[in-house]
Amino acid sequence: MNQSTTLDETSVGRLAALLHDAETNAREVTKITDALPDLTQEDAYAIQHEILRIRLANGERLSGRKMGLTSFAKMKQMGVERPIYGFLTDRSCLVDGAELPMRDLIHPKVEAEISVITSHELRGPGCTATEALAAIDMVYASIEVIDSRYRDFRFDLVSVIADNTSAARYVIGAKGAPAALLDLRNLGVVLERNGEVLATGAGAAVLGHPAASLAALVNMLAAENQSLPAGTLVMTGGVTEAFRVDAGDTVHVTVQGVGTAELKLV
Ligand code: OOG
Ligand code: MG
Repeated sequence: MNQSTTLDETSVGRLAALLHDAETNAREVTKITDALPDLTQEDAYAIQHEILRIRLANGERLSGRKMGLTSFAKMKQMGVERPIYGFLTDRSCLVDGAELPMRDLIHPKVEAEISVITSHELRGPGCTATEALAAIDMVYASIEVIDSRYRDFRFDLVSVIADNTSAARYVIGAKGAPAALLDLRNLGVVLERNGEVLATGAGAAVLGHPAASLAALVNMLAAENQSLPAGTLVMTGGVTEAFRVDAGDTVHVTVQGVGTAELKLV
């Protein structure tokens, strides 16, 4: 794949505005690579970073980072084969047990995720899972609501990176557990909808170990000369495939020995 940029600043701004409007108005748009098939991954991150700039300028606060497509279940579901990263802001944060109106979203899906908070700065390149693990302070059960801004939730790697990896809302469990007391690789994860089990998994589904996902994030940020500051919340990526939800659904995630997170769609 061509990794250099093909877009000028004006086009980056135009595409960022298009995707930002689609997100804030809950209106789907055509996948951007349909019109621009030569877009590179670098272009896509430039668009994503411009969306973050717009949102920060609108008064939102960066509240964390997310990894996406870190599990084989997700890669298979979406037909892509490489992890990607996006950003979280305070506007997308919901309290544990919150109600989320369907009208705010286009075609939401939910994912069960293991989230972490770091204790010290991590800097790549060459960050290992062992180094990343040593920087994990607390662990939380969490739910990510993804809502691709693209028609029919269909995209390729480049389009989904530009669309902030479909990030829409997230719920971090009210009560977490210290990483030092856990074996993150073997953590059992259960995703339920209306009391019925939708999927189960373990920490190992996330790139072999959730800390490997954290390390991958650090190394991708290093390519942009950025480090991951101490105290950053990181959603390490869906453990299972994502599931469509509808008004009336209650979604519940349990992470073994860690806690739970819940969300109601209204
Ligand atoms: C892309 C976002 C994937 C995850 O946890 O794998 C993601 C998508 O599937 O829409 O957030
Ligand atoms: Mg996710």
